[in-house]
Order: sequence, then C-alpha cells, then structure tokens
Amino acid sequence: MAGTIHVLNGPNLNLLGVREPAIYGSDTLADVERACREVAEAAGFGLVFRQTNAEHQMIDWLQEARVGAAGVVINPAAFTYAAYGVLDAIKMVECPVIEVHISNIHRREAEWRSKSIMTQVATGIISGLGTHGYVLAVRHLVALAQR
Ligand code: CA2
Repeated sequence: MAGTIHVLNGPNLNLLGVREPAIYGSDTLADVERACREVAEAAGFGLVFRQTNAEHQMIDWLQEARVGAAGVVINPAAFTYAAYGVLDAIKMVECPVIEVHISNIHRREAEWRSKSIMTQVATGIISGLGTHGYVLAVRHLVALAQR
C-alpha cells in the first residue's frame, strides 16, 4: 500500500443528505466515503474515513495522522470557527492537510461562516464544490504523494 489518507469530518456532518439539501446537496456521508475510497484505493492508497461531534476526538484523530499519513482531508464544520485545539493539532500534522467545505463559506448568508481559523494552518482549501470537493482533495493528496 502506498500510504493512508485520512478524511475527517466535524460536527453534524453525519446528517449530510438529510438536512438542508439546498445548501449541502443530497449525498450522504456514506456516499462521500465510497467516492473517496474508490479514488484512494484505485491509486493503491488506504483510506480512513471518520466523523465526530466531539472536539477531543478530532484532536486524537489528527494526532493519529500526525506522523506517517500520506495526507489529511478535513471538513472541520463548526470547529472551523473557534476550535483552537483542532487548529493546533492540524499545525502538528507532518503531511499535507486539505480543508474542505461543501458550501462556499465566502458566499453564505452569515458573514461569520467565511472566517475560518483553520485556513492559516491548512495546506490548501476547497470550498463550494459540493461533496466533489472531497474527491478532488483525495486526488490531489494522491498526486502529491506520488511525486
Ligand atoms: O460547507 C461545509 O462543508 C461546512 O463546513 C458545513 C458545516 C458549517 O458549519 C460550515 O459553515 C460549512 C456544518 C453544517 C451543519 O451541519 C449540517 C450537515 C449536513 C446537513 C445539514 C447541516
């Protein structure tokens, strides 16, 4: 196996496809996992796909990925705006970390949604491309790891 890509999802994303389809689409998190796994495994990478509503759990998973992972995709969801423990944990991760948002956080009704504190420590950000953003992020991490 070429390495493992970790896809980590924050609070309420377990409800993807169930709530607010006009903003977040109709794919469920299981659909997103399937699409990410297909891309990663076709390239010879393993995939760890997780969701949590708890900040400490997200920090533990980032620490797990800290050394040796090929890459991390994180949709921090509500952690995006105030979870400094998550920010510090991302900072310590040695591989590239891509921040993904399904919606365009700069185009939302509430201005606070555009103010991600995670972007300053992420390698890059994908926002507003729907759940396809996850697949693009996994593809990018595969390409980086294969360089
Ligand atoms: O666009 C995204 O992916 C977000 O990270 C989703 C977060 C939101 O707080 C961010 O501003 C943007 C979580 C949204 C609330 O959770 C839901 C999940 C699925 C369906 C409806 C709501």
